[in-house]
Amino acid sequence: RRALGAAAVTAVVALAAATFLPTGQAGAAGPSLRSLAEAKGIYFGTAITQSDLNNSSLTAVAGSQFGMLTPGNEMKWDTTEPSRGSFNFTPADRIVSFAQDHAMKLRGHTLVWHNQLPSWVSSLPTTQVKAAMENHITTEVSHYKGKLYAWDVVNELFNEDGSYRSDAFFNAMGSGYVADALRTARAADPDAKLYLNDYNIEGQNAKSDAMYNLVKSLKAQGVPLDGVGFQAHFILGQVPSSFKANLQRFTALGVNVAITELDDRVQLPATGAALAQQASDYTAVINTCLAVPGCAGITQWGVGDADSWIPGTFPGYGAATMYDANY
Ligand code: G2I
Repeated sequence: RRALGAAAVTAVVALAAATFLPTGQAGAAGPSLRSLAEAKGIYFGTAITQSDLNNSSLTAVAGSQFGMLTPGNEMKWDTTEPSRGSFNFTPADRIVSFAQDHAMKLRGHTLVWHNQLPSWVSSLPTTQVKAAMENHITTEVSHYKGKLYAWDVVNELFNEDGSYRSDAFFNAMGSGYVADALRTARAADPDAKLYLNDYNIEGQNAKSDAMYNLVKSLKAQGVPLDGVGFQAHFILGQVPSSFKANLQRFTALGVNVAITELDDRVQLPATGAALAQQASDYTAVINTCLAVPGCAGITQWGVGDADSWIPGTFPGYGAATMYDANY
């Protein structure tokens, strides 16, 4: 991290060792994370927001080291349909153009989520929520038809105890909203991979059991579902020991898995020992994806530490990405 980024170096070494590339090439002039990942049949992605496009240091790293891009906020409902029937794709289109200019794939994030949801949706009479949800999905997915690798169709649907989050969608439609959202998305873009995405489902626990049971039931009903996204917002030293077995039980159901929002937060100021532990956490995550056939790839949430959501949400924590403030 200090010179080259301890975690980044270790991560590159893990990928390089796996591809039999000389690890001495792991510096800035060596192979990119992107090319190392692609050589192993996975992608390595990042998330950027519209304002990130003005930061040339950030875009230089994003466009060269990463092969997949997720808009951090711009495809969310509050931006794309701030009032009913009035759509705004301009911010997200800018990010899509950046990805296309750099031959990066795109993950759409996200269509149905309780957060960053404009109040007009949660204020609708319950009888109108289904039509509003279907129209939102159809309009947004159609706008990006053929351009996205995948969509996070439903985001953060479960509570920690495995019960459904009682948001506007669940309250109006019950758990059937998930299948309805997936079917609506598939109809609008048959080629985009459709994902459910959540946090704290990386290890085996009540919440990941709920996701597992839902995926099993959706597959049994023939509902279009291609993958499960594991956000992977980790705390230093706490990558769950059941991570690999958990991913494997999902792929055994016939879906892909992806690590969609990886970061690993550290108490500040980060010590050398903490950064060494972080390097081994990142290595463990990458090796887990490489070891599970059906793990499509890994996305880090933000390019560098200065771009991360962590310090704002968890005061006193940070240094969560592989790149420091100087990239
Ligand atoms: O919270 C981290 C992530 C958890 N999983 C779903 C992701 O979509 C989520 O991303 C974060 C964005 O990185 C933040 O940038 O989602 C946050 C909100 O849920 C985003 O923060 C919001 C701020 O809370 C708003 O005050 C701000 O207006 O970003 C907005 C746009 O800058």
